[in-house]
Amino acid sequence: MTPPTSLPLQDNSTVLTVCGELEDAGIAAQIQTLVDRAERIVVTGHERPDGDCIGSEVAVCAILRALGKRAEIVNSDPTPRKYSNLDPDGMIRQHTPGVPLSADLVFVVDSTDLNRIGKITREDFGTAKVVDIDHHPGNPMFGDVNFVDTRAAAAAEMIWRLASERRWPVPPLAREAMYIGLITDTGHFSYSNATPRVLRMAAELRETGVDGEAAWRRIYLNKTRAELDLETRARASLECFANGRIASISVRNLDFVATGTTPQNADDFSSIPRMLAGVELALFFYELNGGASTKVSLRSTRDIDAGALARLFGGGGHRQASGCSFNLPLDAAKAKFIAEAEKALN
Ligand SMILES: [Mn+2]
Repeated sequence: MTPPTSLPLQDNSTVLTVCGELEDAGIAAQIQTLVDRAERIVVTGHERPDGDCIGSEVAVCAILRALGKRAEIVNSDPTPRKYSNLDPDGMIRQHTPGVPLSADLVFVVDSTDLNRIGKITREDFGTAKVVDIDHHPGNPMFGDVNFVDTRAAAAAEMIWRLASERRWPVPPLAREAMYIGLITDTGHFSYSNATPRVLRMAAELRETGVDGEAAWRRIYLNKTRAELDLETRARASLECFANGRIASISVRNLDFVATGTTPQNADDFSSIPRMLAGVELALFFYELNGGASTKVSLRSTRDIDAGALARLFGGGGHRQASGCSFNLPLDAAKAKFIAEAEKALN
């Protein structure tokens, strides 16, 4: 095998600075072995993909292609419009239920477990080997190789660590994609997971050509009128519980219908109740499947473990950001959830 360091760097690819953990090297070498043996590689991630999911997928796929591999991304759900620039050449395709992935290696990124990859099932993988790259607590290590670090801010951070460890060439599209992963999972470098390491990674991405202001405009501005109309309804639904320590907003199926939007147009709405002074737990309830089920997205600003609270209802996530679902309409789900949330405060 040609040592990765001797690969010619084409098309403005760069080799990233190594800034991971000591134990990364061994896992990265195992992933390298699987990549070397693979002919066809599929990259996938969690359902209703967010910026870190799409960004990590595109980064992996673009790097694999730069390594000369046949690679594509297969997702259960469409790419949100604000991330469409990360797929200029159509490397992402929608999964057709029941159609096998036809790969000998599958990368699953940013996904706590195999139930989170939507309509894609384990059977669709066939005999492919699996690389699990994730930063969520509770990942059951479902891969043949598992590169999982719950201290990482984003799956994109893990991709950086893998690529830098192996001295892989990282093309401009992959650098842009990693930057999007870092900003979307850190609240544009606001949360406690925006560690000095993340900021160094972001600085290097800026130095090698990523336009930070353009990324900010694309992700945080650039909303449609329908999205702002939905946000107006969401703000008007604000309610407080537990003397203002819990704040929630609710978006019903009728709100999506009236504004011509879907839950994908509301992916940052949990930041609305979080703005309220004195709030410790911010909640965003929204109906799915025509109002038959409800999802709640949790944000903790102080000591409440949002991940533990979500796990009470079969969900999961991080201490500060998590989510869970109910097979109930919104009002019933909210009553059930708020009762437990109030207990968790005491
Ligand atoms: Mn993530």
